[in-house]
Amino acid sequence: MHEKKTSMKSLVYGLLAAALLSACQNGATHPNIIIIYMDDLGYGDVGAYGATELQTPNMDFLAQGGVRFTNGYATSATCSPSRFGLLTGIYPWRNEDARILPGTAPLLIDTALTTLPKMLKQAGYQTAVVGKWHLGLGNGQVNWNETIAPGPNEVGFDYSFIMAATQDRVPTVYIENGRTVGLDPADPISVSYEKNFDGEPTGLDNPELLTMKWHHGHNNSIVNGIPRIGFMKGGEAARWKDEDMADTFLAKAREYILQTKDRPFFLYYALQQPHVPRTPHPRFAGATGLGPRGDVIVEADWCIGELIKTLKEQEILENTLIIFTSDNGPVVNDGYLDQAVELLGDHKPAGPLRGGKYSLYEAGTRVPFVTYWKGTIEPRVSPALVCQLDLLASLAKLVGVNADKRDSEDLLDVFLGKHDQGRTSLILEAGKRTALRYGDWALIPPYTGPAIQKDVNIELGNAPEYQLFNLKDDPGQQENLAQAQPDTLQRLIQEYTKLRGNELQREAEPLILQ
Ligand code: NG6
Ligand code: CA
Repeated sequence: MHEKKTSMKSLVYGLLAAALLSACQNGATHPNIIIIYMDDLGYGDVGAYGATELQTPNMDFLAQGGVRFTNGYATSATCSPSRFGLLTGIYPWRNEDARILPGTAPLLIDTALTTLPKMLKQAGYQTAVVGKWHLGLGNGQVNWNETIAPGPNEVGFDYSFIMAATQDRVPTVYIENGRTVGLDPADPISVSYEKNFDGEPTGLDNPELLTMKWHHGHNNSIVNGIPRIGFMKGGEAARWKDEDMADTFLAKAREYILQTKDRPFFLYYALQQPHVPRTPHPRFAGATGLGPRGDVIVEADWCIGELIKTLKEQEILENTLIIFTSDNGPVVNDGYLDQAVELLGDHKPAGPLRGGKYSLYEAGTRVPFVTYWKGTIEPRVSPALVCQLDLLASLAKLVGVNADKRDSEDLLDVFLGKHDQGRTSLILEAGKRTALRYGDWALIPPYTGPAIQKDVNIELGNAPEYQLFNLKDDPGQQENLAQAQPDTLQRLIQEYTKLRGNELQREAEPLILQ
């Protein structure tokens, strides 16, 4: 039996070696790959992208030493759809369920689909996700006290250390390879997004217990003095400490690198900042004068610096491709009274762009986007149109795997800074509404619905008429050229319909879910 196992093992290794060899013969290389994925970091939140009111030396180090894309996009203006696009190479509007998910949502990615980590495993990579997941877990009835599956480990990650949804959603526990970390079986966890558990305090009824006040939504269960979305009971010992979250994720990411540094590895490091609730570690509280939103950006920047330091110390920086980007654009007030609005001062989270998170205007999806690979990528600022969707096909090319491309375009040479011919067109999404980016143009079809999202105070892009902007001359989308340029308008409508089909939703859905 033992012998049989060993020979099976050597057969597998032999096949793997053969696959790697043939991949190498195709010109493929196998650097380590790290995606540093921020949550709600805006185009203007990074020094290298023009921020002057806070300092991000480590993000800038990557941006200035690599390709800094000025037209780099997330697939969507909210989190779950963007992450779905990043990992599958499929436009999230093709999947009806790809919306902001509650903490109890089932896994959004079909386990039969090719994903970024699965594709890389085909090329011999070890794969891991550390940080925010927010792509659903289980099949609809998760028992948080047992093994939680399917999840990241079933869609291609060999190792996972995650929070299930968002920092503001229950359950507020870490999950490592499908098991809740630090759970005391005598104090099981129950979670509901429908109703509270008897006798449990809530943000709505017990304001006296709060250390952070809610502004809209976020008034269900209270954990660490912070009111959350959703109800949770039990699991006291397993509950995370919000202020330690950055350090915890960083430690897990570093541990993974140290353990796996001799193999090609793929690490999807999904930081939680600067999403709400913004809870900087005391080391960073007050660091920027911009309030917790600025402070957690600086905290994240420090984490990125520590990660880079680890790669340097292990002498693998030159053998590691780092991709730094964000899941959607910025929001200042996303539901808590944390002084982000009052202390914003001259800081412009969206930079020169219009809108923000939830918006079909540029700031919803155009995000900081950097590729860094010491010694291989020459520093450059690239205006090429690229999207996170394209990482699947491009990285498949890099490592020599034939992957089903779906909506993903092979832009490997653009990501490596060899030229600037990116996409010609891209469909942008915000809450199931879509728009078109085509060359220098942006086309937003008519949508009913509010022009400005209440509470978060962001222009959504809804208007009764077509909006057409020339982003080269007018990056802030101030002048609607739909009437002045009827030919261009018609050409773009045609292009949009070709990509998107005719059955378009014209009514904007309310975006803020509870
Ligand atoms: C919204 C939340 C918001 C944030 C967002 C998801 C309310 C009122 N607002 O529903 O605070 O959690 O969902 O953000 O509940 S994302 O970046 O994960 O998409
Ligand atoms: Ca987000």
